[in-house]
Amino acid sequence: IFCVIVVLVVITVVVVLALSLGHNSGGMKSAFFDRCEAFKGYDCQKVWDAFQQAYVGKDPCNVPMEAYDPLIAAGTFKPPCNRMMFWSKTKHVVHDFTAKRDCFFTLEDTLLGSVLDGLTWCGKEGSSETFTTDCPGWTECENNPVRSFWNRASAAFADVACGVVTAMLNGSIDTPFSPTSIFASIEVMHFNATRVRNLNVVLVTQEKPVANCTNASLKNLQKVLAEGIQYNCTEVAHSQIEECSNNPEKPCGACW
Ligand code: N1C
Repeated sequence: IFCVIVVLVVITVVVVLALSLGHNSGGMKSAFFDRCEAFKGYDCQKVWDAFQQAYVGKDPCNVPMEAYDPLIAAGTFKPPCNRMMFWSKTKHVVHDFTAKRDCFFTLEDTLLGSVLDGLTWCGKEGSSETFTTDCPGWTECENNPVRSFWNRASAAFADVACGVVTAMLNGSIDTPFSPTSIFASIEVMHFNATRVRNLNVVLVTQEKPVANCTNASLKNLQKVLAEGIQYNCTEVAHSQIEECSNNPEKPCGACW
């Protein structure tokens, strides 16, 4: 009988722990702090508090971009002019490259982009917890906590862009400059001609080239780009980018 009681107690403890982890931010909070502490000069507790106030206790379909204004203010950084990299539908290509070569600086290289990359979170009305499961999907409702964060952080990243800006777009899809992407709907609109001199599009083609630099969507990009920003487009094979990743002696400027 004693053994049965011990086993029941152990099972109860395990179930309660598992439930509370699924419900609250245990895993989320530790991932957040681990990643945050790799950055110098920020107060991670302050950043966490600013993060939480954006969505905790709120309807997860009613978190607007502006809810993240205090978080953005807590995560300011000095933009590295001429090295900023934007992307759309090329996340893996870009991050494989930036992980191996110190040529470019993406949103994921900033504190906030780094800390929240790959995570899902939301709150619930009447609750002070952070949930990491059963949160609304990207397109389920527009004002969900994750989508609003990326919209707001992307706007802030583009706002401070300066000098020559690079954008890696996907040349293996029909519409490399997709109107529904964050790059098209937010970032390009926030480039300021007084700071940004050039936009260099790198059109990355995988095995199959589908779009080239004459693509209709890229014509649109040139149309919506602020007057005074010079536009360039280069078609580059993915293999050429990989070659540069694997040859650190090659200067960044010689990659394409
Ligand atoms: O909608 P996208 O691409 O055009 O957004 C990419 C664009 C980049 O230039 C980044 O600066 O917007 C920024 N950005 C991120 O940095 C980022 N990291 C992770 C936007 N989205 C980001 N994610 C996730 O990728 C996000 O959760 C969403 O699901 C995708 C958007 O990728 P996309 O459609 O390829």
